[in-house]
Amino acid sequence: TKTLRQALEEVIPAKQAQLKALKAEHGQAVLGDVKVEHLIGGMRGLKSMLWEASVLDPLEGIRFHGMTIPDCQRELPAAPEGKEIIAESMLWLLLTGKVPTEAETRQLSRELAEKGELPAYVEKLIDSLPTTLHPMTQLGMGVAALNHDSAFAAAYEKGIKKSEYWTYALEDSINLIARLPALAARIFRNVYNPGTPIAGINKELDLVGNYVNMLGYGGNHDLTEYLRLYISLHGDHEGGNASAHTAREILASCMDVVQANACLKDLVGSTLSDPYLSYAAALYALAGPLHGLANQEVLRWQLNMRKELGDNITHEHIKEFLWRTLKSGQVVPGYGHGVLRNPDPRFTALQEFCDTRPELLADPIIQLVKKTYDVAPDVLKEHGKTKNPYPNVDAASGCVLHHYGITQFKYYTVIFGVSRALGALTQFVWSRALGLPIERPKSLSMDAIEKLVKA
Ligand code: CMX
Repeated sequence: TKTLRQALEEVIPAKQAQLKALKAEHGQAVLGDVKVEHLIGGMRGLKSMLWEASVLDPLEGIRFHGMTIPDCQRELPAAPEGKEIIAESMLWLLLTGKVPTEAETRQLSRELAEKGELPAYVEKLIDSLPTTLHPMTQLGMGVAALNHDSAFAAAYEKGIKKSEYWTYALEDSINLIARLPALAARIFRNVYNPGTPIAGINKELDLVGNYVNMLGYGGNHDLTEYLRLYISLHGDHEGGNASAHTAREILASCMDVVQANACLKDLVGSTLSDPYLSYAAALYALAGPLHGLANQEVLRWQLNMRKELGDNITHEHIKEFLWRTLKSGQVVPGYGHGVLRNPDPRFTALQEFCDTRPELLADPIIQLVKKTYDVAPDVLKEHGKTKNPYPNVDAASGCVLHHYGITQFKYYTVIFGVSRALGALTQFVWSRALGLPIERPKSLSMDAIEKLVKA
């Protein structure tokens, strides 16, 4: 059975050669125009980043190395007692572009379980935080603090060849992914169940199986399966979204400092260029309400709807509530997208999870999410602003957690944060394996733009 490192070693040379050929043969090819509206419109649609693991089509949705969500559900190994995709098989696919065997998946689960304990100083740090501090703030702090043991930073400080960067990047990335469940579960315990014990890591279980145990929901097979699917599907959504882009950008910026100061050896060790710090930065981008925090916002909004409208909510009632939200100048959380122009297939996959379980279909909040979906696209079309009147993944994800008893919606984005590490850290490793340079796009002032367009 191959290890993940061996599987990566096998695919890296071909990718390096592909990049070299692209640069040599098509380096001057034009992929699109840069318009003034790109500069003032959040660079929407501008093809300006290399990202290996996934590509997002506006109509079809996400493909992971060419595989759709149903392809992944069919082909990626599940847990021994489950049916849903698990984080390990998704991580393997994202990193290597290959579907892992059952044995490779189990081996990776074991490796993650063996590396999953938090260092004592991080436990102490998290335990010292006020329980009123937002769980996402705590998660970012814990992840940043883990950089104390960064193999990448230590190796860089010693002085390593550029061709070796990726091996240390991989080591840190695996350690970080392995430790995220213990960190996230500790935050959950401290904020919502202070003083209760946290389950130990079971070496025979997958990453999410252990996460559910540590959260205190061990034995809830359906919740475990839901979280396996949720965490796999949220793993990557190409590179331009704010959290993934941050992880990459921060790395690049930090490498700038490193390279600029390469002659000053004692500065290299203090560089920020390791997976922990770049992923901590990504988490703070994820914590914005237009991005990952929409996870918590959707549920808050749906619960308010229920509180205001009672139990027998009709489509007409929901329409009125939607209009009230829009007229008060707020966005409808869980709807719209920077790239997608159709319902998000991740939303569809989570809805299908519900469709096979009568107890979920009977849940009033899940029913409300479905009813909202019946009317929201038409209301948003009539409102006429959003380019995508359809639901994104956040429209569905929280209500199922709520059903299974994770009702603390401020925590929801933390689960997203455990997941997004799979994709962001994959690109971190690939950026190093491909020797990508620092990112340094050109900015212009309005005066400079005017000068250019009037010339
Ligand atoms: N409700 C009301 N108005 C919306 C809207 C929504 N759900 N989605 C977009 N709009 C508005 C925008 O605010 C914008 O208005 P202004 O012109 O007044 O600024 C206009 O429609 C055009 O926006 P767009 O081009 O369609 O969307 P963007 O690419 O600018 O933004 C997104 C995308 C996701 C931030 C936006 O759709 C939104 O705010 N949605 C609600 C929050 C949400 O669900 N976020 C989660 C996204 C998925 C994720 O990252 O996790």
